[in-house]
Amino acid sequence: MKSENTGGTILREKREATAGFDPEAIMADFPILTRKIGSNKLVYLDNAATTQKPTSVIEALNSYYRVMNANVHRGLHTLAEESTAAFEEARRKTALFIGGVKSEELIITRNATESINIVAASWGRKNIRRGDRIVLTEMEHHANLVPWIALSKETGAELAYIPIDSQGVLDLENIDSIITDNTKIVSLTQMSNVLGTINPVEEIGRIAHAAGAVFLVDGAQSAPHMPVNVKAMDADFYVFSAHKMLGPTGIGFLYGRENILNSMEPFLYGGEMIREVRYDYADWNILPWKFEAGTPNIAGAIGFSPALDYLNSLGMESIRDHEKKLTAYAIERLSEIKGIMIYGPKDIESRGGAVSFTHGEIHPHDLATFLDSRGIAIRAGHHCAQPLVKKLGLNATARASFYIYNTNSDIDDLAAGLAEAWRYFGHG
Ligand code: C6P
Repeated sequence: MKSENTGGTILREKREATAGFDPEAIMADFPILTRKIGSNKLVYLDNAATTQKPTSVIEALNSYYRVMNANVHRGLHTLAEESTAAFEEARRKTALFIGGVKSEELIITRNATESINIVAASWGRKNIRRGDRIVLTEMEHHANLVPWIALSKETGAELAYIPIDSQGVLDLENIDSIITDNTKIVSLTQMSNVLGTINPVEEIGRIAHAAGAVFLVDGAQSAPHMPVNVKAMDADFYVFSAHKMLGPTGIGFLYGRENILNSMEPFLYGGEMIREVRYDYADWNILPWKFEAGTPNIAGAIGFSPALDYLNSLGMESIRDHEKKLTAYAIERLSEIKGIMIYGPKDIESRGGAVSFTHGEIHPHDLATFLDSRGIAIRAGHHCAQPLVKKLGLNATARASFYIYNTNSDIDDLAAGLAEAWRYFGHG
């Protein structure tokens, strides 16, 4: 998993990331990217945490409150009809974006975390008992770990983990002894937020289904960065968050196979999720509203529409291509810097653009603070994947992560900052 590199030149010819993909023009659509941090230009490399928003998204949020604001699914006046139509149009567009699932199968939530909690609480409590098995992987984010740990505590079900190898890739050699006949659910991330690893979800899905298990894919890091088709991966559940793909915060999605969602009890109870209520009786609305109690994040959903338009106009294949080139360049540049250790696969085809690294003995938090003083935003810490970071023998890593508006020049700035940090912290 580790590869230490020493020495190497810092200066290098600036090469464009992807021919035909124009990050400079894209950058102009993101007002925040003109911001200065102190006297430095902002170099935003924390995209796995959240991405920046284009003007079209900011305008949509603004315009919703200026001209359309009304509650959805309730009113008969013009504003209510307009906001309901725009809200449902966002759902329809999102359903298309993940491979053309039915709108009824797409629940609007707050984020990927809430989506997994719905599955663990509603599907899990009904279907999982003592003696059953829940299969996860060693690279899961806490969002796909803690709800299952809680469910296992509650039910007595056992947890089993697909291990990672020395490259940070899932080791499927003993998969048949991990996904067993008593396995009720296999739940894993499509792309690791720490290692960048892209997992073979189609293959694991086939194995899960052959064992009679339900299959959940955490798409928080994949949906923003590559073409996604939940039908092709045969996922029973697929979750993701809008804020990691140009959209507003507070809006996320749970795709669920219709028959499974229909078999589940609601997660929250209250307004809008009912069909009929009497003083001593209530029954539930049809999908997807059965899982959408209370007033949803209307502005968030409507603001996500132009984010999807933006991604669709670039094309997810082109976005993936651009990030592959950026990631290859980042690994090449960082590998030349004395003291840098990069974690996760080096093969660009099997990884995305979240690049975790350590820099000698410099604490990742110190490194992030040092880079911030030069306008460079990265993330440092355990990235909400404590068990994984511990497995790497660490308490924290530094992580740079890329998106559509990043260029090789951002990576040159990062590399220069890291070389400077090495000297600043007394190593050279
Ligand atoms: N990872 C990161 O910096 P929410 O917070 O619900 O939008 O997303 C949760 C989540 C689930 N799965 C994966 C693989 C993730 O990476 C994340 C969020 C961010 O890595 C914030 S901790």
